[in-house]
This record gives sequence, structure tokens and C-alpha cells, in this order.
Amino acid sequence: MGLTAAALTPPSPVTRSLIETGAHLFDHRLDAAAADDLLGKIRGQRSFDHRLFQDEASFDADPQFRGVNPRPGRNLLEQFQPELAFVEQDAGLVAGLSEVLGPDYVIMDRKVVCGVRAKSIPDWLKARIDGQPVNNLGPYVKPEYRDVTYFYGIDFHQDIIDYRDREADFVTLYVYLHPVARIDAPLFLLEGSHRLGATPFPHTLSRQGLDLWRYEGPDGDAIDVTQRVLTGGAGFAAIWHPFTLHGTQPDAADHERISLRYLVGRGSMTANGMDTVNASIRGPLSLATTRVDLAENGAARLRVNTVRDA
Ligand SMILES: O=C(O)CCC(=O)C(=O)O
Repeated sequence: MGLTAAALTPPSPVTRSLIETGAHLFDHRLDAAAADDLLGKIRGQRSFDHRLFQDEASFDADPQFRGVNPRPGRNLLEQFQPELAFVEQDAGLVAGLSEVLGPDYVIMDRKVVCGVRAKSIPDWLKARIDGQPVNNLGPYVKPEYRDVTYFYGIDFHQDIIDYRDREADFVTLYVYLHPVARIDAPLFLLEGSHRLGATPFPHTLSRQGLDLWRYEGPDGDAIDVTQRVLTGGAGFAAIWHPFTLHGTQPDAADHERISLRYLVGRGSMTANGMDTVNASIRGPLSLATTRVDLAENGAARLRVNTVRDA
């Protein structure tokens, strides 16, 4: 009586790992040959080097900090729908997403994310962005290249950051298209951090040990969370909850890191794994203010970056 189907049904494996850690790393790899094929086609279209960037004078003539990410009609992946079948039709992935979000889950967004290697970033730009928490390079790339998101590291954040007043009804799916080692700007995930609910960026974290952080919410609630570095081969796939803290360091390798990033939303079913995960969270399930790091025009107004020293 009064119990939902989600509460009655014991959680299935993907839901269980989302409850316990805020993420699920798929233990099978997606088709690595297909990942490599797509990577070749992406690299065939673009040199991910210094040529991506505007020069300083052009940037200063008209700085644009908003609207610089891919969007419908300006998204490199739009031409590669057949090549994305190795992700979108992978049976294990489809089963996992269906379990958590319902079988009629919706792909809200798909895009290429590039971790730009340090050597490709012009000196003038490095000097400006050093120590900033969110180094999304979209403002600085030439407008015709804004069909991909480019990072030079991003501090620990929750993906709900982009969704004011939205409840946690989606997951992020990340897929590596080539092997990603420690030097290739892998994702750093703080396991268990989703439990404090939605909290504004930047987050209060203090290191307790090699892989251990104390994470404090705005109401004083605090938990210890474990850092997990997502290294993996081509076809590695992971999903995480929109409250799970994650970030990246600048790419220190001699090549860029190219990944796929999806946001996948729940379908129409009312009882599914996501409800069970959200019921286990002790903080707020949505926020009116998700970040306090930006000035009026969208430029960074803070210089803090925790993941850089992780
Ligand atoms: O790929 C990266 O470097 C960071 C990506 C990320 O954290 C995100 O897209 O939310």
C-alpha cells in the first residue's frame, strides 16, 4: 500500500551501481573497430590543433561567452548517424539505459567532446584561462568549429549545472573513441557524491587522502567520496547521475582526446530505476541557481580549480 512499483522491485545491476556510486561503468566494451572508424572520420574533417583558435585581437574584438557549444544544425555528429549505431544500438547499453530510464528513453543531446592537448593552445589563451574552473574553449575557437565542445580541463561539477529547476531525470553517457590513459585527460569521478543532491558550482571539496575527498554541501552536510579515474580502451562506456561530481585535467598527451557525450532522458514510464536512485538521495533534487562562477556576460569571475591538483 502506498509503495510504488520501483520501491517494490529490487534494483537491477545498473540501478544498483547508480545508487551506490552515482555511476555505472559498463563492463563490456562497445565495438572498438566502429569507434576507430568514427574517430578516423572525425579526424579526417578537422585538425584539432592551434588552427582551431582565433587570434587574440579577433577574440577581443567581439568576445562571445555564450552559445558556443554544438546545437541543432551545428553539430559535427549530425552527419555521422549511421556510424553511431555501435553506441545507440549496442544491446548492453540499450538494456542498461532502459532499466534506468524506461525503454522509451530519449536521447536529449549527442556531441563530440575534445580535450585539446596543452601544446595546441596559444600562449595568450593559456595565460588568460589558467586556473579558471571551467575551461570550455568554445569562446576562443573560430565560429565554424563550434560544432564540437573543446575543453582544457573542467573542475568537479554536476551535469545538472546546465539545467536550472530541472529534476534529475537524465544520465550522461560518455564513450571513449580511443584508449584513454592518465595523461589523456580522463574523466575523474567522485563516487558517491550524488548522495548530497544538487549543489551549486563550484563545490566545496577538501582532499583527505590519495583518492579520498571530503565533500560539503551548502547546508553543512558532508560526506567522504572516492575519486575514480576513468581510464579505458576504445569503446569504453560509462553513465553517471546528473549530481555525480566529475571533472578533467588539461590534456597533457601529444594528441587530443576525442570522446562522445550523450545526455539521455527518462521516457514516459513513471516507475523505473531513476526513481529508485533519486529516492536514495538525501539532498535537493533540483536547484534554482546551479552555478555562481560566472559574470553577467558569461565570463569566468572566479579562479578556483580543484581537479587540477587531483
Ligand atoms: O571531456 C571533458 O574534458 C569534460 C567533459 C565533462 O565533464 C562534461 O561534458 O560534463
